[in-house]
Amino acid sequence: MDTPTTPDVDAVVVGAGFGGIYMLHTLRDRLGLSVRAFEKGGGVGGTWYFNRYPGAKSDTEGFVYRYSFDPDLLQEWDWTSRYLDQPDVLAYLEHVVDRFDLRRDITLDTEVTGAAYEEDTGLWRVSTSTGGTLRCRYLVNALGLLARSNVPDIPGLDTFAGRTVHTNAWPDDLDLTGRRVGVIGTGSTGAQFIVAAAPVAGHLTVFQRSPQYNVPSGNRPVTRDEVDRTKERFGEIWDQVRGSVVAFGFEESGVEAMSVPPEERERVFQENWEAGNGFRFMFGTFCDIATDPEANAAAAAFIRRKIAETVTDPETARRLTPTDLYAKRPICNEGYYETFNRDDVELVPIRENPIVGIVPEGVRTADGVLHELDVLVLATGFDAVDGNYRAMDLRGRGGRHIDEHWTGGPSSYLGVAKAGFPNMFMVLGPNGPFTNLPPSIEAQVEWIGGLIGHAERTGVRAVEATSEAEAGWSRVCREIADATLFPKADSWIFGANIPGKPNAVMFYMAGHKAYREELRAVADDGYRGFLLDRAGEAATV
Ligand code: FAD
Ligand code: NA7
Repeated sequence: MDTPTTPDVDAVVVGAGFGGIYMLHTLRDRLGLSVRAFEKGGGVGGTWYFNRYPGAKSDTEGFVYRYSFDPDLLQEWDWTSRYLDQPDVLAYLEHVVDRFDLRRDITLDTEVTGAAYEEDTGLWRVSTSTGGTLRCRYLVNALGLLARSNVPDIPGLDTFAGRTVHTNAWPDDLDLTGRRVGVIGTGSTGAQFIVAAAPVAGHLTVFQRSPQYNVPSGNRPVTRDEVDRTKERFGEIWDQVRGSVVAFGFEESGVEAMSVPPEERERVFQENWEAGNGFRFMFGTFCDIATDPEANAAAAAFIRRKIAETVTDPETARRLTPTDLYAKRPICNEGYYETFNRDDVELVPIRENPIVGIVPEGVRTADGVLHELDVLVLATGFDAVDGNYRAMDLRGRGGRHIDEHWTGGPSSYLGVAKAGFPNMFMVLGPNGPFTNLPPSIEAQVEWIGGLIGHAERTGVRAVEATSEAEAGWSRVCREIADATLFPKADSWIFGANIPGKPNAVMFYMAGHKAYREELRAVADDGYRGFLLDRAGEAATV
């Protein structure tokens, strides 16, 4: 049978989170393309559909954890607390989908299992878990960078007689009231869960491998009046966000920590501790906490002192106190350290006292203790950034699988395109910005839309990043990352959380403003670094 040369749709979008939703709207309603979006979940929302664990919420403030592309949308959606609880973000994304009538073009409960570029037709052949195949000219992957669960390989995990749940697949019918709950993991998710679950559970056992630096979030209800006043200022707020580094809606500091006397440093740390928010504590206090070891040590020492002041049992305080750099994605929440003063919360430091196995009754540790549990929660994070790409049978030119391209770790050009994968784009692909994500998602979606629009108007058949451009972008990302302290801490940001995963730079760490400028410069330069194939023959512009 001949390969069809006409596409079924112009574009396929994979994923219906923040990224996929806006990509669908952009391609369909702004460019007039026919689009089909696939989502493996039973609803839209991505992160906010799956992560329904107690305590799940944004750690970006609500007024900037949203889209900014439509002024009316900005005005019509309210918020009632400083950070957004998971149901509120989910309701918001569902509202966006309905408001722009996107649902009719999204197929739910359908995983894209494979996508292959056909060089003879210039089309992508997309296969789904429901057995369907369709061809499209453009493939946009919005698969999520924190969306593929990391399930640890612990002996006996499948023998546990109670409920085992990962926070990224939280079931609706699980009630923790009065239950003996164990949680493995104390990252951002684990910390949120611990604070929310402790008052509900009968007993909570926290299995902690690495202690983390937590700062208060300062979460609180937001009044009607505050919402109204914020809405009046949205113009300037979003200008500030787009011109900032981390895009969290606060001014980053321009002051070096060691340039001020110790009392002033203490005052600034205290002021920001009281103001709340992890990114604010790292980037709003001083400009060099994430880059200068001495500044970093000062911030870390401040948090350690807070732990000592807060946690009443000295041994528990010792276990909770990190000794490494303060250089993972900053965490914030309300009352994390206080939670460990509860009689019904127990901290088990599993680096000192490892888990030896899981048995039907619970978790056994090296000291011989069996921690009996009804529910075991895996707050063990994600195979971040490239996890969902590798999970797909994704093949570019020459039938080469994405894994063959990414042997040393994932790479891209500008976080949105990949050499060898013509007409394929990524939202939050590897080496995209490390920021509050909705603004960066918007920047990428609009830029991808701009490039596809350009191709459509000028008769370009295939758009493809060059290997040189991709290598250059990887170098830039490496240089920027190496100028920070982040590579010196083991975390998902560099793939260190997954056994066997190559340690690689996976983010562009120069900030949102710089990233937008890069995107604009590349477009203004005739899409520098892309091959734009007009007549079946690639030509660099
Ligand atoms: P996602 O929301 O992850 O959506 C990707 C979608 O693609 C998923 O629904 C997935 O099912 C689908 N998908 C993947 N592969 C396939 C396939 N092969 N076929 C079909 N569908 C597929 N970021 C912030 O900036 N601030 C925060 O405060 C913040 N809080 C967070 C809290 C939690 C608990 C988590 C887990 C993440 C948080 N994040 C936060 C990151 C968050 O993921 C992003 O802000 C944003 O939601 C990402 O949107 P996305 O559309 O890129 O990805
Ligand atoms: P993280 O930040 O990767 O945290 C995962 C936690 O689980 C962390 O404490 C890990 O310890 C722990 N972990 C992972 N694997 C194991 C095994 N095998 N045994 C014991 N403990 C383990 O994921 P989160 O979901 O908390 O946060 C990710 C992002 O999502 C976050 O930044 C937000 O943006 C939302 P470790 O520190 O590796 O020693």
